[in-house]
Amino acid sequence: MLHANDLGGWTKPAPRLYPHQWSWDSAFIAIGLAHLDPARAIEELEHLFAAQWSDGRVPHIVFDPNVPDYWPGPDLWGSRDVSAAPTDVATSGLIQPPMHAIAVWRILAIARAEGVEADRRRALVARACALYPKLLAWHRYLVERRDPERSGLITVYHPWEGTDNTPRWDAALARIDVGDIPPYPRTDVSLVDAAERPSKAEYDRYLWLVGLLRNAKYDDEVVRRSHPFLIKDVQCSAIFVAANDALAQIAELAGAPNGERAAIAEWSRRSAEAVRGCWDRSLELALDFDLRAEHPIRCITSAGLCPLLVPSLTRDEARGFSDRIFGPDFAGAEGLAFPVVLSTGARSPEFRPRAYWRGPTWPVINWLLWCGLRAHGLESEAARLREANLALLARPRSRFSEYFEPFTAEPLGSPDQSWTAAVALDWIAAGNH
Ligand code: 9WN
Repeated sequence: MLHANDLGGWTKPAPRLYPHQWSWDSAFIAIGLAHLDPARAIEELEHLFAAQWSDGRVPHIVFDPNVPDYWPGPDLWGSRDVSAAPTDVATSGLIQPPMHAIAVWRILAIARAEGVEADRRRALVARACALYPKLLAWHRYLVERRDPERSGLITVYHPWEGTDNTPRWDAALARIDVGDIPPYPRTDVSLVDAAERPSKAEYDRYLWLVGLLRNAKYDDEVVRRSHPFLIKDVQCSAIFVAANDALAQIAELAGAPNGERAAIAEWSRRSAEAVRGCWDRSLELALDFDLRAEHPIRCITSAGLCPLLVPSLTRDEARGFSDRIFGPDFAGAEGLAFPVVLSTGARSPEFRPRAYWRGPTWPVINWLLWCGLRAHGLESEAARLREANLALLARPRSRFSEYFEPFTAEPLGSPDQSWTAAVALDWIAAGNH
């Protein structure tokens, strides 16, 4: 499947629904590819970082010029009119969670664990070191432009910066006055049942927000002053902690100057503390913070479990997240086909089991939580989650789909979704070593 979605040096997330390169998909894809061909795995990230903006941002989509009829395409973003954007390729102007350093470090670890011979490994290390300055610039962008307050938490500007129609964004989107939007095609709903995709009202708001960002020329200072959607994202920030720890290892390999290493350690420390501070005692999970409304977003979603990725949690805190994962809102919900983590809590008013990020289970998010359980030595809990996900994916009908209806295990969204296959490969390999 990954070979079928391979376009030569990079992989599309899905055959028809997502025909370009997506940022965080590439990182997961690279981790899967590392088990097949680590050199090809690192190439995935090299291709993505070739489209990095001069301000350090890694765009959420890098467009393939050979697919002209995709919508929303390059014209919507207007990246060619922005001086920080690359000139040789069209991209979006948004970002996605910084999974990339985690992927690079993992490619090296997989090559070591799977006995790749020494000179091929040396070549991989050299390529990882060549990526290091780009990864550093990316993390610096996140700190300086997406956290000008130095709170340790990363600000997102748009639902497309991670988990599209999650109920976490509902209240912030509801406050937005949408002006005139010219009619637009929804190619996604010609490929996937509309009930499994964001609604028209949500899409109007997505496009309105893109228009505001495009008019601001993606200038973070302008956005900070005027944009109506500014949210401190706990999932993105927790991933940033783990990504800084991976970057610290790459910096050491690359012989980076002490000043850079100290900066990375400080970013990690500050974000770890901030993510731990997002904990809500009554909901028993971590919450995002809406900067415009000036209050936390009280929603029960899998994003609130992501602090498990923070290595400095105490044993009790990690246990608390693990209990929550297997509790009645998530993998322990009543009537599930497989005990896997739901995107939105089963007992929440917003829960809808077929609607994209509002209930279905997403294998990649389960994979992230599995990593978190393992990082805290919760091996039997991790094995439980891995087995449940593999059982779901092993069903002949699963087609490595994008997401799944949790009570029936019906595959939803796109079939042949690259990152689903990639995490399945990593889970399978984890049973071998
Ligand atoms: C918009 C590619 C991407 C993922 C996102 C997921 C979805 C796109 C869409 O697909 O977003 O970027 O059209 O809905 O929400 O996480 O990276 O797989």
